[in-house]
Amino acid sequence: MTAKREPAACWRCADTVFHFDGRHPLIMGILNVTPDSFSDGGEHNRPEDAVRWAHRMRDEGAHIIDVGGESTRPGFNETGVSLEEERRRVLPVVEVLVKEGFIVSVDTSKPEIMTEAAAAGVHILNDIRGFEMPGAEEAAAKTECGLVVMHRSHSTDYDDVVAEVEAYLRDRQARLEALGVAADRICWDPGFGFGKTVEQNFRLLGATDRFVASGQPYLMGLSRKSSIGAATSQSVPHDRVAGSVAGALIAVQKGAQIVRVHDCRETADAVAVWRAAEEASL
Ligand code: 9MG
Repeated sequence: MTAKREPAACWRCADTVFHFDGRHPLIMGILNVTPDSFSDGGEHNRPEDAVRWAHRMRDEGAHIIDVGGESTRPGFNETGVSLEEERRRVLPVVEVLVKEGFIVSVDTSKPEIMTEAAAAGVHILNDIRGFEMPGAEEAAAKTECGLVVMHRSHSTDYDDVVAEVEAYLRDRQARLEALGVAADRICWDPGFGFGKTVEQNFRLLGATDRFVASGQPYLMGLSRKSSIGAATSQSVPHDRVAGSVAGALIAVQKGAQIVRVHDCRETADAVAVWRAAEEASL
């Protein structure tokens, strides 16, 4: 691990700048607008249901709504969803959410969707493929959005998973910066569950403080994933809420500024208890 810096003080996401004080992590609520979402059953695939769910997550403590139109469960179909279908699923929902004053993130790897979502006013582009699809980094660079750059791999064959994930994120950041993206727009994400064994996932979680020391905003997304299921012996994603909250809180305690979750109220409550304890011991 190289170049230790102070944790990121802010994250620039279009017209919004998030300031971090180490005690108020951002909760990114997951809004899957897919018919085949792995852990919420794809309950939000009518635009009006999706918008209603976004309101509920905001009421329960979400600061950001992450809208995804492609099923991104680990091991998902690599061919993904067509451009037309993803556009049809995502854009009507993000247009309403932006109009209603939400901070909106779009989970996409397609440059066309990035450009159209940014034009519709979204604040964040979240790419599980690290802006590697042809044209994606250029499309992202032309926007003012915050960018979540996630690591994923097709193999679990690492010599040192932490060092290799860090090297990847540094490389993707350098490429984006070369295209003119300011460093304070770029958020790192180790890609918990994407091409890692259970042990490697937990090693990454344990190394959160080391990633945070890179000085980039840092996001952890482990909600209801199979490694949480493995640790808790819960085979059904809905039964992984407590394990997910515990994992998110570990990430927050180690300095992660953003957690991507299904269970906003439970996560917000856990963070509130941790903050109360921190403030009481000042
Ligand atoms: C879309 N998606 C599914 N899992 C994710 C994770 O861990 N991080 C980010 N940024 N996106 C994710």
